[in-house]
Amino acid sequence: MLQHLLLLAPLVHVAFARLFTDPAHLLKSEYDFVVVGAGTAGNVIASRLTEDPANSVLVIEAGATNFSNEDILAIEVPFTASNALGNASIIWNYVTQPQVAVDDRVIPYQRGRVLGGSSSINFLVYTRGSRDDFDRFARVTGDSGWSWDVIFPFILKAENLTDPVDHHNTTGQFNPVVHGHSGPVLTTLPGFPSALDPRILAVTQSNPAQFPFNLDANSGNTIGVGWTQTTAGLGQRSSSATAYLQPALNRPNLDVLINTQVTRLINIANKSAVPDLREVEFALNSTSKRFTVRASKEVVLSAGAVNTPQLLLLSGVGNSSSLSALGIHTVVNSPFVGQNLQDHPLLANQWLVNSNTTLDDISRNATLSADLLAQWEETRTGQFADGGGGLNQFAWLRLPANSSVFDGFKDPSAGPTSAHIELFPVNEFVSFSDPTPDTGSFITFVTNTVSPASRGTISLVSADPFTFPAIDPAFLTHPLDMAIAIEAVRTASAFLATPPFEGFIIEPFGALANATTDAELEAYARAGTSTFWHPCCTTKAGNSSDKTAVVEANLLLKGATGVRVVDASVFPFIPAAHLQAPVYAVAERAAHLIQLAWAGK
Ligand SMILES: Cc1cc2nc3c(=O)[nH]c(=O)nc-3n(C[C@H](O)[C@H](O)[C@H](O)COP(=O)(O)OP(=O)(O)OC[C@H]3O[C@@H](n4cnc5c(N)ncnc54)[C@H](O)[C@@H]3O)c2cc1C
Ligand SMILES: *[C@@H]1O[C@H](CO)[C@@H](O)[C@H](O)[C@H]1NC(C)=O
Ligand SMILES: *[C@@H]1O[C@H](CO)[C@@H](O)[C@H](O)[C@H]1NC(C)=O
Ligand SMILES: *[C@@H]1O[C@H](CO)[C@@H](O)[C@H](O)[C@H]1NC(C)=O
Ligand SMILES: *[C@@H]1O[C@H](CO)[C@@H](O)[C@H](O)[C@H]1NC(C)=O
Ligand SMILES: *[C@@H]1O[C@H](CO)[C@@H](O)[C@H](O)[C@H]1NC(C)=O
Ligand SMILES: *[C@@H]1O[C@H](CO)[C@@H](O)[C@H](O)[C@H]1NC(C)=O
Ligand SMILES: *[C@@H]1O[C@H](CO)[C@@H](O)[C@H](O)[C@H]1NC(C)=O
Ligand SMILES: *[C@@H]1O[C@H](CO)[C@@H](O)[C@H](O)[C@H]1NC(C)=O
Ligand SMILES: *[C@@H]1O[C@H](CO)[C@@H](O)[C@H](O)[C@H]1NC(C)=O
Ligand SMILES: *[C@@H]1O[C@H](CO)[C@@H](O)[C@H](O)[C@H]1NC(C)=O
Ligand SMILES: *[C@@H]1O[C@H](CO)[C@@H](O)[C@H](O)[C@H]1NC(C)=O
Ligand SMILES: CC(=O)N[C@H]1CO[C@H](CO)[C@@H](O)[C@@H]1O
Repeated sequence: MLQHLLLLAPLVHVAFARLFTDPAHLLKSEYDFVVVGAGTAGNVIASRLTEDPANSVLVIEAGATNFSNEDILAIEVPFTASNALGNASIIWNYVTQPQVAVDDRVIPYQRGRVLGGSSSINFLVYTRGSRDDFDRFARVTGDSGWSWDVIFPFILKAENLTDPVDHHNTTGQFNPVVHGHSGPVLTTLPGFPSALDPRILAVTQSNPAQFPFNLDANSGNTIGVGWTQTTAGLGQRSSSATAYLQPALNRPNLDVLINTQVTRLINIANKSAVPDLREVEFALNSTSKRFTVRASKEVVLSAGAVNTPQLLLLSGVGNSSSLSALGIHTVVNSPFVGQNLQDHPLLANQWLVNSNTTLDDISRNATLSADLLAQWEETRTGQFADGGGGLNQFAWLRLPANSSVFDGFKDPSAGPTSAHIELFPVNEFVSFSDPTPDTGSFITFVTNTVSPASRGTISLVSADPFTFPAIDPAFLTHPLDMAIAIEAVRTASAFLATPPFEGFIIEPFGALANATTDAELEAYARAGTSTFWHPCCTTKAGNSSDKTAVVEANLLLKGATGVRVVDASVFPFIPAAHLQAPVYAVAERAAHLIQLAWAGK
């Protein structure tokens, strides 16, 4: 008893949450909830649950914080977001398995490993997905709570739409009634006019049948061409760390342990009872001591679509024959853990243009970029403050139902409000493999097969939690995806062949210059496809009788008690969207489901 009191003593003096960097310093061995991963979803859960002072929550995060160190510019500056991909101290530096359908290439596959997770290192694009995406989620899980109409208030609850950095009049660039204005995540419209703006908007006038204007792709109907929105506000990135976690750090019922990796969940049930995985094991590194903590109510797995299935497999939840091959004792035979991985294939297509207002000089002229950074640091203004970063509009388009690409295949899209392809026109040279050429002005259309049919896997190569899992997104392995990827490039060319772009385009650049026939375009896609970094669906949700689902409709792990998965792993199908906003929506509703499940208990 005396020991117990001594251990608790510091609590009296500390009136706010603590940020621990050493597991040995944790003061409690049991919390109501233990959240694994302070990422996009995990911070929503931690923040919402600690709004109730009766709940105690511990969050364990493998990565670091910037709270006590110097600011990490790669995280904060909207325009240079992609710099984070090269900063090994804030990412999981994953790569894929050789991708058979794209010339056996190994593709870099970074994830955020820092407070905020991937919301701290992503490219800030804010897209919620479509009505049909969420209605399909509801249909396959048998839970109408995932439908667009029911989840919509949770989408709004997360958002605070703020003024663009240049405070221009945004009337006609979005639909105010479909936005939240009092949530934690700051969103905004592009803050820098581009020479592309009038041309792209004119295409919606000159060619409305193929390229209709859409006032707001976040209204539930994504189809058409419209203005982008990003997760930035006041000139800087808004992540789940800045939006949800940081404001909650003054709560006495929240503890956050950073720089610490969860290594597995441990079954604490008696023999022959249903497994109960409410004990969490963790360590600073592969050679250091392992610690444990228990959750009296739930463990919430929010480690992301790569690490959540990895942790379940390490805990003995998976295909029993694969687990025993690695010497892991099976706790729950759940063969679909890590299966059904989906992601969006990315292809960056560049054209040389007749323009003196592209952003290409920023990557060529160190003085210019240093000046822009200095301006950002002083006043949070200028091009570097802009979340749009040269992407002011995008297009979400469907192929006609009678398109020959669908011959012999079922349309994988969720329905008429979900796109097959996304065109992402950027006012500069964009490539994830080649540097900006020394001369020339460019436009890049990044193309995306947003409703893919391909499915890959996350699997263990070792029982060691510090060995990276094998990641196989199986890009373009389904023939339909390849056909749609080719259609996407043709559609980008068609967009630039419209009257408003007359005289602007000089010629396609690089390998695209030689790709015209289907066979050439396919070779081009094989050589150039990489990732949008949108892995999901690796512990997908489904109804109670769906044997391919790993979690129930309420996101509780099937076959065990005490574990809920809340992150991008639970989508049954990849939404036709960039995933952070769909993940925020799922996490907001999951927090509500958890509160309801434990109300009065
Ligand atoms: C480079 C990049 C660009 C992207 N661009 C966009 C974009 O522009 N727009 C968009 O909407 N989406 C984008 N995305 C995707 C989007 O950011 C993710 O889909 C989303 O953030 C995933 O959220 P999550 O909660 O599932 O996982 P994450 O946010 O990745 O959180 C998982 C957290 O768990 C931690 N963790 C993992 N394993 C452990 C462990 N064993 N122990 C302790 N902690 C652990 C991780 O370190 C991380 O902090 C991008 C992603 C990347 C990587
Ligand atoms: C990379 O991250 C570290 C913190 O882990 C930070 O100190 C450094 O400034 C970052 N580098 C850049 C270029 O942002
Ligand atoms: C459960 O989901 C599966 C897969 O979507 C479906 O085939 C089945 O009909 C559903 N069962 C019930 C009872 O809803
Ligand atoms: C913004 O523009 C719209 C129409 O273009 C106009 O009706 C409105 O008054 C303007 N708002 C402000 C604050 O100037
Ligand atoms: C929304 O964000 C802006 C900018 O940070 C802030 O001034 C405003 O108070 C926020 N609104 C609410 C309701 O929190
Ligand atoms: C396990 O069994 C012991 C002894 O029968 C019992 O006291 C304990 O409550 C059981 N634990 C659980 C988690 O059921
Ligand atoms: C692992 O953590 C221990 C502390 O438990 C530390 O002493 C050691 O240096 C760390 N090893 C590595 C490789 O980081
Ligand atoms: C489990 O894995 C084995 C070996 O990889 C495979 O043959 C089997 O089909 C899998 N079981 C299920 C149910 O998927
Ligand atoms: C940029 O181009 C426009 C029109 O094409 C031209 O009027 C202007 O002089 C050019 N500016 C510079 C700095 O070259
Ligand atoms: C680089 O940018 C600086 C600052 O804008 C400018 O003064 C300079 O002329 C630029 N250099 C070149 C080679 O364009
Ligand atoms: C598809 O249908 C449209 C009318 O809905 C028609 O104009 C077009 O020719 C058809 N295309 C093919 C390939 O059949
Ligand atoms: C295009 O093809 C021609 C003829 O085969 C070749 O000389 C040229 O290098 C190719 N260009 C690119 C950018 O691949
Ligand atoms: C991106 C991010 O998390 N930035 C934060 C770094 O830490 C400072 C100080 O706590 C915050 O103000 C930033 O928002």
